[in-house]
Amino acid sequence: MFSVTRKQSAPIDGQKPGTSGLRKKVKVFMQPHYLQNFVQSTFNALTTEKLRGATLVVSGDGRYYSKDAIQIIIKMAAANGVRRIWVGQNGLLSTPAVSAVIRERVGVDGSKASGAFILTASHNPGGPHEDFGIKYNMENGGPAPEGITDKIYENTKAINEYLIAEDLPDVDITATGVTSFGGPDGKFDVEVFDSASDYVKLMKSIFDFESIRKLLSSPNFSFCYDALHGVGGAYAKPIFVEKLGAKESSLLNCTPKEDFGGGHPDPNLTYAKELVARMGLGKSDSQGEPPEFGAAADGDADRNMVLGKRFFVTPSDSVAIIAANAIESIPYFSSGLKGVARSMPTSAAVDVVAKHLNLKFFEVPTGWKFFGNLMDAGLCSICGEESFGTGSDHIREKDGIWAVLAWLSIIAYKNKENLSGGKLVTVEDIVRNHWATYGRHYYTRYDYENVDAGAAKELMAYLVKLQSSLPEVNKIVKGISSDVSNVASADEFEYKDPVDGSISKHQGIRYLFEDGSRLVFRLSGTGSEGATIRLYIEQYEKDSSKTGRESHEALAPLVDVALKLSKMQEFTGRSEPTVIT
Ligand code: VG1
Ligand code: CO
Repeated sequence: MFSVTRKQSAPIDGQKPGTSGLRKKVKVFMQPHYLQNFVQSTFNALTTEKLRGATLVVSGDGRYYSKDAIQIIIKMAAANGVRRIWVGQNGLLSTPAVSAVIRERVGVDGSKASGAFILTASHNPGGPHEDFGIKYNMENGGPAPEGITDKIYENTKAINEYLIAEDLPDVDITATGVTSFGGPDGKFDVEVFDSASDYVKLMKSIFDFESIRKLLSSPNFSFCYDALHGVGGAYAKPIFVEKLGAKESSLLNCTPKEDFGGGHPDPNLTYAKELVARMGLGKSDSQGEPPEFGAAADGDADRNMVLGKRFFVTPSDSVAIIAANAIESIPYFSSGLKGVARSMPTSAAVDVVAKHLNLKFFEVPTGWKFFGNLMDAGLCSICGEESFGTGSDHIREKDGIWAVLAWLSIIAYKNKENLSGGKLVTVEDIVRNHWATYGRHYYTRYDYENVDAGAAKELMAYLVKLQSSLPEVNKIVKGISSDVSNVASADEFEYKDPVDGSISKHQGIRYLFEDGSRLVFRLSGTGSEGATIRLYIEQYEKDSSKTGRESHEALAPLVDVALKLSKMQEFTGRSEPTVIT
């Protein structure tokens, strides 16, 4: 029988959860009591009634330190009166799979889970010198709301002890099955289960796998998926190869690795180099004809990048196109959409679709937690973020593989007549047709990573102050470029949740132009060092004869205005962003 030890501890600075949990360098997490303090603070935020007897999931993207963290959390859960811990085999579960497991999975003894610790720093690199992360998800399968994360943070500032079953042996998480222990409060079980099967089952219930299978086996079509050595690889093979008949050779980097092969598991044109080259979008030409469709995922497989042959689909367009085509292409949505939503910095492409289709529409702050309330209240079916996040109310996280299956469904539907020989309706055709109908939102994001935190704050404070005088702003803007319209309004985005009335302030500074163009500035909440400034630039073009321009050309005047108006170089000392997406 294991016993419970009360370990003395003391607060450690800086444990405030960001946009998506607590993310720090591995060596920070490995300090004595660091992880333990955060886990105990989370338990305390959940209250004993909710914790005692509960079933909790613990798993993640498999990054370095996950295995140790899982054993620590198991021992702390046992000591805190948790009844069961569920672990994906080898500690692997993608973020969307965790959400699905909380919502759908039934344990071998009929139990259901009420929450999860997800161990991931998502698209941040992994390894001994890189990042680790942890976040807590609730009963609905979604990230803890701000009410809970604020409580967790308060607890980390006051903690003086944590509970741990030090004498509980490490559990073998490499093999599926249940290990039972006896403790002071009775039985404690650890159930290790297959990482993919619940998620695969859910995907099968949403999409028409038969039509996607036909598309993937058509001589007219070719496919490629890059998991960037993240946990997406654990799902890609069972879904794309085993269920849908894709060739194994169409999977790139699909073996999950603790350090993501030394790369940056971020699915964008900068970091998904191999896929980008294969799709004919690289600097040097790829060998042979690129595939018709390519996609990549981030470390925890909640993000996605969708590419056509020599063609990039912006994430903001992707969610709009999925929303516009979901009802006819995806069985799960055949009876209609409840509504659509996007995060504030995401382009307004989906807004236009909502208007055309007469759908409810919501604009929420950055971070997936804000979509969950809308979905729980039956107000939203499909949502997305400009940061390569797309998803629906099938779970309460963004879902990279879901997005790929949604695109494959749309392509299959548009090509149902010509799979055996006619001319394929390509990804590029689908996007260009969308622009012809709805107009195009030219869009780009500039990230300035690891900027001095003080300088970043000053830049934001400057922009807040500037926006209080529109005539002044317009004078400056006109002095920079005569090619942009007037700024009609500017504000700091604030959100009142329509379901629970909670208010989130300081969610980014917006400059809204008369012609619908927007500049948005925000500070990232997911970095682990310094500050990251994000600048989002958007311009709407309704005239279908003008939707075919190169994005960087179309946006050049606005970019110029954004950089000069914000005095970006003056404040940050940077003449170039770190990454452009
Ligand atoms: C970033 C993105 C945001 C996303 C968040 C978590 O946050 O901008 O859209 O929801 O990452 O995604 P921030 O605060 O750094 O801008 V993930 O895949 O990192 O969990
Ligand atoms: Co992620």
